[in-house]
Amino acid sequence: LILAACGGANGSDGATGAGGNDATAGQAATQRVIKAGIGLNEDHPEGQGLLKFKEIVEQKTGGKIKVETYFAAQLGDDQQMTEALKAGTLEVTVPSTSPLVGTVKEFGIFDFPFLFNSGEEADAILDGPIGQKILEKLPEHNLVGLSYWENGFRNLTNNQHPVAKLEDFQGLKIRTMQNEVHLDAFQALGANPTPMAFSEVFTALEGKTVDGQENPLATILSNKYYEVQDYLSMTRHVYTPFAFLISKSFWDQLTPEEQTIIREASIEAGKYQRELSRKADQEALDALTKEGMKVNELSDAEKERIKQVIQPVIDKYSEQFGRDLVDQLNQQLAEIRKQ
Ligand code: 2Q2
Repeated sequence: LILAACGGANGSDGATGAGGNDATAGQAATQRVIKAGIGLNEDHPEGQGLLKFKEIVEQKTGGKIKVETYFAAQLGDDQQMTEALKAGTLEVTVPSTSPLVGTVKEFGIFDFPFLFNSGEEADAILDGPIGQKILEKLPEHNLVGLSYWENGFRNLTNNQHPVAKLEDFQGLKIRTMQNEVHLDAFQALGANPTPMAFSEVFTALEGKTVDGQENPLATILSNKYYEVQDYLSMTRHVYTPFAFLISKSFWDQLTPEEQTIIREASIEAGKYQRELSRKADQEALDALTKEGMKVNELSDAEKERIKQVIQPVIDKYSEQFGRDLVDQLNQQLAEIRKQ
C-alpha cells in the first residue's frame, strides 16, 4: 500500500506520486501516474487525441490517475517507447502499427498498399473482429492494445521531381518506416528505400541522405517537411492506423473500475482524434500548397499499373501473415462495400 501510495508501484519515481502521500482518513489515496509518450507534435491530431485522453481519465478518476503527456519523441522513437512499455518504465504510447510488426507480425496486413478506400472502411475493420483479434496477441509481450486511432492515408513527398507514373519511382531514395512490407513495395516500384525511425526523418531530408518520405498530410505539415521537400504526390498508397498501447504490468495493477475508465477514455479519445484527423487531412493540402509544395495527382490508370507491380509483395506477405486472416479481411471488406 505504501509503495502504491508513493506512486512507486507503477515504476514512476516517488516525486510524481507525491500526491499519493496525502492519504485521506480511512483510504490511502493511491494516486497513479500514467506517463504517455508519442512521436508526433502536440498540435498534430494525435497530440490533441492524447490530451483528450488525459482530460477524460483525470476527470473520471477525480485526479486519482494523473496523465503526463510527452510529444515529439521526447521519450524516444516508436520502437524505443514500445520497448519501454514492455519493460514497465513507461505506461502509454500510440505508435503506428507498422513498426510493431517485429512484435506482432499480423499488424503487417494494414501495410498492404491500397487496402482501404476510406477511413470509415478502416474503422469498421480495425474496431471489428479482425482488428481486435490482432490486439489480443499483445499481452504475451507485456502490452495491452486498447483502441486504434488514425494516422491516415500516406502520400509521397520528394525533392527530385513529381511522381505521376510508375517510372517516376525509379531510383528515388525513399525513407520508409521500419516495416518489411513498405520496404519490399518501394523496392518493387524501383525506388531505393531506407528504413528509419520517424524522429530522424526531417534531418535525413534536410541533409539529403534521402530524396523523399511518405506520410499523411497532417504529419507533413506538422513536421514542416515542406521546408525540405518540393514535390507532393497524392498517392494515398497506404492507410496507417495508430495502436493505443498500455504496459500490461501497469494495467494489471489497476482496479476493474480504473481499467474500464482507461479503456473507454482510449476509445472515446480515439473517436475524437479520428474526426480531427479527417478534418486536418482536408485542411493540410491547402496549407502545404500555400507553403509552396508542387502538388500532383496520379491517374487511375497509373495507380492500376502501380498496384499490378505491388501485387506480388501483397501475395508474399499474405502467406507470411496468414492466408486465412487475409481472406477474412477481404471478405469483410467486400461485405462493407456491398452495403
Ligand atoms: O512515418 C512514420 O514513422 C509516421 O507515420 C509514424 O509512424 C507516426 O507519425 C508515429 O508513429 C510517430 O511516433
